[in-house]
Amino acid sequence: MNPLKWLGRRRASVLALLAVTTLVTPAAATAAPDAVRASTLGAQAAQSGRYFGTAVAAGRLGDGTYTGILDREFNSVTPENEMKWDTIERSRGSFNFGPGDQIANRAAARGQRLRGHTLVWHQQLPSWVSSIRDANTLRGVMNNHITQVMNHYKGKVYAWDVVNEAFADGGSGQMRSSVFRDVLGTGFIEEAFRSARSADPSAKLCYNDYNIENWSDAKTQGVYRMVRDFKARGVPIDCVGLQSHFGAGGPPSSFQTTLSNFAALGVDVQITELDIAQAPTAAYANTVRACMNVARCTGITVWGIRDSDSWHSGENPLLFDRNGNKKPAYQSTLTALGGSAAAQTGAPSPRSAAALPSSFRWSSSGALIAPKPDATHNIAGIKDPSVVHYNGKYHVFASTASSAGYNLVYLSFSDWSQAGSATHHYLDRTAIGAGYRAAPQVFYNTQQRLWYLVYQTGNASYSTNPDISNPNGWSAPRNFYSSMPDIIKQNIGNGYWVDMWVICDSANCYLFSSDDNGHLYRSRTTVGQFPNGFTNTVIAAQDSKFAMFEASNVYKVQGSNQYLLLVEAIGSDGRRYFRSWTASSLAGSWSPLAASESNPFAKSSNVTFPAGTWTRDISHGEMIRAGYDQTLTIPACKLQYLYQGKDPNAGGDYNNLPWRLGLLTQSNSTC
Ligand code: 9MR
Repeated sequence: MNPLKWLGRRRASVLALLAVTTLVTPAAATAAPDAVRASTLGAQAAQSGRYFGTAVAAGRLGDGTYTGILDREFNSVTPENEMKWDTIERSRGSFNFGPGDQIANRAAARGQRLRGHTLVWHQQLPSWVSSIRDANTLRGVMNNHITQVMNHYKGKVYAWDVVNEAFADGGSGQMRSSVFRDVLGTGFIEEAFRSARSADPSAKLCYNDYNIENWSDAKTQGVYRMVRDFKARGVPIDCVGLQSHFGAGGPPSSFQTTLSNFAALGVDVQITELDIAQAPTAAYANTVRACMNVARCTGITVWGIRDSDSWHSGENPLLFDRNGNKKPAYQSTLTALGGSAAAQTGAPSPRSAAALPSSFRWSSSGALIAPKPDATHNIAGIKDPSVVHYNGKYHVFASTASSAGYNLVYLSFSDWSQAGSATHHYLDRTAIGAGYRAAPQVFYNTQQRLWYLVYQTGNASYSTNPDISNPNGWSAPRNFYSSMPDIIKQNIGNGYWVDMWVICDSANCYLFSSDDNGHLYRSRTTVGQFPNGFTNTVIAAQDSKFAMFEASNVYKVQGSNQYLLLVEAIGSDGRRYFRSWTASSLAGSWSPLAASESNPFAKSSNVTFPAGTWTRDISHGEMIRAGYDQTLTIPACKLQYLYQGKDPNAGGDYNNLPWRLGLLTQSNSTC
């Protein structure tokens, strides 16, 4: 939290004026975070920012084995036939989105990406289209189809196969004969891509084909020339899909070269329909490795789940057998994605090593907790919540804000539906005392069998209490530091020293804090010495002022050796949001997870508000933890985040803003 003028101005320093835009960890600048090994294809692919998808047939969605594997393993889906022309517009101008919607809505509800397949293709094309001979008529029909379908799925489709299989097999390197080429000329592909861009500017637009995996093939060269020409002339194209229907020999030896050569044109590449006859383990591994080795190879889709689901089921080309068991190729695929070698072939894999996804979506409650002023507390906002679930109850500590300044409040309740009616206990009436206290953090110290409440007073302070449910049990404030550490004095500039946060591993406790000036600081002591001995203060991470502002949280992710860092930033719209990073140790380097304004951890852009949009700020808060001790362990799945938000139209004095507390629930958890 930023109390603005409350703390007074800090000494500016030369260091603070240096522009810094990258995260650094002086103590461990070269240490790469350990890879977190996930036990499913989608989760493992997400570790490198990729997706792992499958073709899905609407007709199989009633099969529990099928959907069980689908939802466990895959974070992207491609409708196998349901978005093709002969399903969607069987007769002219009459659109049937039912089967496509079934797949699209199911995927959206589970946070799976959707690849749209396909808008313009000479197959599965109704005869009313293929019999058109007039160019203007066909142009109108094609553009109308693209526009109607893309409009319908706007916001739901990540990437569209705009044109499919337009090039001829064999040695010509030219486009194949089709009604589109024959009536409209070779310019029909450009026309289709231009219509697609104007229909949905946010979807990625792909050209998709088979037999373009071998770099020296004339067909590959023909497609490459087209993409190069499109990029040179500004024709909108974002990706090339290489279908990758391979024989038992697997990918050609030049496959990675082909992927990188396309990528070098400035497009993403995706493996869009992978299957390999007899599913040899090495062939799958080689295919996946080629993609992993090309930064712009953004995802892999297999063309079906079980062998019995395949268009070539006689070749047993997929990763699961007819009974839904993992085949050996499953394991080699997971391993090539960087995943755990421990998962047993043929047996269900353990879910314990679930890792966080690389993008998040949330659904928010309405405002659940509002201030409850009394005769002596004229509170404007309730802020900066800390929460544990202990002994059947949520225990929430928060800042109270008013023009008179900041103090703390405590409330408890057994269910979120009761949060609004819980009694507010003002902690200025306890030994914690009146005066500036803000941004609490609560946890139980298992060694000392004491609850700690960490908060800011101008210094980093704490109180202890043997019983969290007794508001009067807190001790008077004590400080963690004798004074502000020098490194903070040197870097804080005009910022404020705020938002102290303690987290311990089995050996050490770390105290993180922010400065409203682009720095995250970290001090260390041993578990045995805690709460004393915090020294070695370093800059744990830094960025520009508003990109790394305040309200930092650090957590241990349950069942992995991953730590999660959240930092509140101020967006280009002036609204608060959270960025996220991970590291393999508390003193390690932080690698971006969902760390940008376009891929935020939590921002109004990735939060839905079914109960009404009551805030556009997603500001200072805390995760609902898996436990309540000093390790601050959070679940890897179905995250929940208690945050502060406010009426978007509210303005005026910062201390008098009407902050309320709401709860985010992750809506794209795949585990
Ligand atoms: O898997 C699809 C199968 O169910 C259909 O009968 C077939 C019709 O042509 O299309 C299959 O999918 C194709 C995809 O749409 C484009 N690339 C080739 C795929 C395999 O034929």
